[in-house]
Amino acid sequence: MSDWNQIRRRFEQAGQGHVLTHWDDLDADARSTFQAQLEDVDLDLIVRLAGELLETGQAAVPKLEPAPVIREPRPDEAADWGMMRSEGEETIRQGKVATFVVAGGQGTRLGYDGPKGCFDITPVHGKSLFQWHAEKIVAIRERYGVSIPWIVMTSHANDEATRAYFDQQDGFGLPAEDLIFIQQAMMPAVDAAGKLLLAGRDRLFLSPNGHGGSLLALRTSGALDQLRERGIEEIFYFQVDNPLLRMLDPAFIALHRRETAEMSSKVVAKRSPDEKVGVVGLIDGQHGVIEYSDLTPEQMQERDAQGRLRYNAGNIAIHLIRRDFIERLTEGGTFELPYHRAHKKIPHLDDSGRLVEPSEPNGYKFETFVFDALRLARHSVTLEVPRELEFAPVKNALGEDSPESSRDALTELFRSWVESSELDLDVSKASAVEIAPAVALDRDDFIRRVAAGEVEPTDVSTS
Ligand code: UD2
Repeated sequence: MSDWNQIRRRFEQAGQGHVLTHWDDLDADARSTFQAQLEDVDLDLIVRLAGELLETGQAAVPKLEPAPVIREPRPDEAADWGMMRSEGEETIRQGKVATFVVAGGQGTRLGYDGPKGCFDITPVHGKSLFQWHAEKIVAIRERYGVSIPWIVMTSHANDEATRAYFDQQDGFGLPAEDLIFIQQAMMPAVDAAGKLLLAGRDRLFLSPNGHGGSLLALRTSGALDQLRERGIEEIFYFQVDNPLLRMLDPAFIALHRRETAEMSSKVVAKRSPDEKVGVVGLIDGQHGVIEYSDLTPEQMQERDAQGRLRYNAGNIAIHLIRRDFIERLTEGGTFELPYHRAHKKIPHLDDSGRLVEPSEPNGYKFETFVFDALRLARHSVTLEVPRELEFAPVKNALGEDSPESSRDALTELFRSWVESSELDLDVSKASAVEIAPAVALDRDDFIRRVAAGEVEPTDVSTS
């Protein structure tokens, strides 16, 4: 541990000496935990970010163009797609793919008190997001007779609760060696003058450093080494909040590998110009995502000759990332993506030591975004898929992208499976329909299994 006076000097020299205002009031235990926290702070980074915050000049605006997009054919037009799927299935069968969920966020918009993955989502049985993802992974393992490592990224904010939930559920039947928890790092926040905010007399305000932190966390946790030793070549990356996700989509895997891509993305056509999804595009000529909050109002509305939105490739945060690409990026144990800042309401101690709960945004959080790594990838594929088959996230408590809209999307998907099959079951009047991943992984799988007599009407739950 470094000398206390040295730490104090470092913070004072960086113009952040105020964080020690209450030092003299702290007992020995509080001092030692606070000191450990302060030693972890990358002060050079904070000084740089605070400096950028106070800069008044206009940042250079990057040149944005639409990215080339491959559209997934509908099932009846899918001649080459069948081959693509078989190729991807072979890659899964050979044990070359791991799956990776980022679940370190705080789910503030949903207003759910706990890790978002514990939120109950399925329309009939109310299974949680984590359980639903886990059931898909278990079903794929059984289908292909292969073990599939599942990496779960948490943050300090929800790590304990997430692990306790998995323990309570016995890891959803997954073997312990295939369930790998990693924790992303945390970042301090600053006020409008670039000063670090305190959450208490003996601690800084910290929040997760964004899902971009996942790449370095894979390296520093040792997970990347484990994956290499196990022969994993591809990492299937997804967000915890989308229960409609097509887990380890074989066609996507094959397409990404055929193009020797280092990082690829799935997108959906945007629902409306102002939908809150980033857009996959070419930024200064390279694949990347421009976040919804960074699109200009003109870019949001711009249309092409066919009347489609020009920037229409909505990022659904499903990526395939080559393991050796992450190894290259994080070589030497250091790696930084650009920091984005978010203006937020941040509870903090004022100078007199009083806790303030602001009613207006008062400070800035800093996060890196995993999709900024796209710009560093040598090749990238963008696959557009139908929204109703793959994307129904749970973001807000009510309205669009809410639990209700997500459950409805699941019900509609399963209803369409039943109606396109020969199963003797009328689901037209059911208000909720649910088909477990153990029964079928997708529509074609369901139709095939019904035709083979492997699915009974009782395998479909309705209410
Ligand atoms: C994200 C994308 C947006 C669009 C949309 C699709 C960002 C910045 N924007 O918007 O472009 O693709 O999703 O659903 O991602 N997370 C962590 N650690 C963190 C922060 C977030 O693990 O430090 C996880 C979080 O648990 C969740 C996911 O990342 O699974 C998305 O986070 P979000 O809900 O804050 O992102 P959102 O909806 O603003």
